Amino acid sequence: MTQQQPPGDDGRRSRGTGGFLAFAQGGDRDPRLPPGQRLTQKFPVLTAGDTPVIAEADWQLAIDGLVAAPFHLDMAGFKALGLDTFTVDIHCVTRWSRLDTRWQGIGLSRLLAEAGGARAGGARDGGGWLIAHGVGGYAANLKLDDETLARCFVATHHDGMPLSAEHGGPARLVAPHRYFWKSTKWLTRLEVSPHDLKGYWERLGYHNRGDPWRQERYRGLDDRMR
Ligand SMILES: Nc1nc2c(c(=O)[nH]1)N[C@H]1C(S)=C(S)[C@@H](COP(=O)(O)O)O[C@H]1N2
Ligand SMILES: [Mo]
Repeated sequence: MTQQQPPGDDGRRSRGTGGFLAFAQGGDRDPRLPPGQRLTQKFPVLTAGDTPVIAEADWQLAIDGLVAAPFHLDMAGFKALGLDTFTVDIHCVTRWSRLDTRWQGIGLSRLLAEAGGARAGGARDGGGWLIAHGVGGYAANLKLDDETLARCFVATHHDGMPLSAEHGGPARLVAPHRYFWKSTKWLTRLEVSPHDLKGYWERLGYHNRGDPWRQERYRGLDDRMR
């Protein structure tokens, strides 16, 4: 996969005056904005490589690995489960955040319940990982903990419209508690794994967890700051 737009910083580090300015502007800062982030009203597109254009009729999602009853869903089956609405804030590691983004889809906990729940060694032991695979080899890892179960969902719609190809349609993961690279577009497989398998950006040096509230951007930088 060739990298067209790295999700990395846009050249600014928070070492210089950023910290002081953030402090000086403290009063106007929306408390929902994590440290080092700026608000945007736009919806930037960040993709490593080409944008796959997948017809709804050709889309399938596998839910497998350490689940009691692995299964596949096509779009009709997915919609038949009933879509819920989610309003969440999203935070990209390139430092933009969007508040109150509206999506429709199905929560991860409900999807895993459809697969009979995670088996021992998976979520139940607190030892499991969710690997969200996308078309073309992209993947992202998430610890399958209570927060991941409660907050992640698979989205088919944004702002009431079917997800566009550039934003990951027909369906993507949304993991609002992590930097947005964890939210795999063109989602094809949710794998419950007993092991932590690093994904595309994690292997390239991005933080394994990616919590925006702790500014877990890069693995190396974190190590140096410890
Ligand atoms: N399959 C796939 N998913 C992906 C990416 C990608 O390149 N391929 N980029 C990630 C990154 S780095 C970000 S910031 C978000 C961007 O989503 P957007 O283009 O809808 O804003 O998708 C994430 N999911
Ligand atoms: Mo990103």
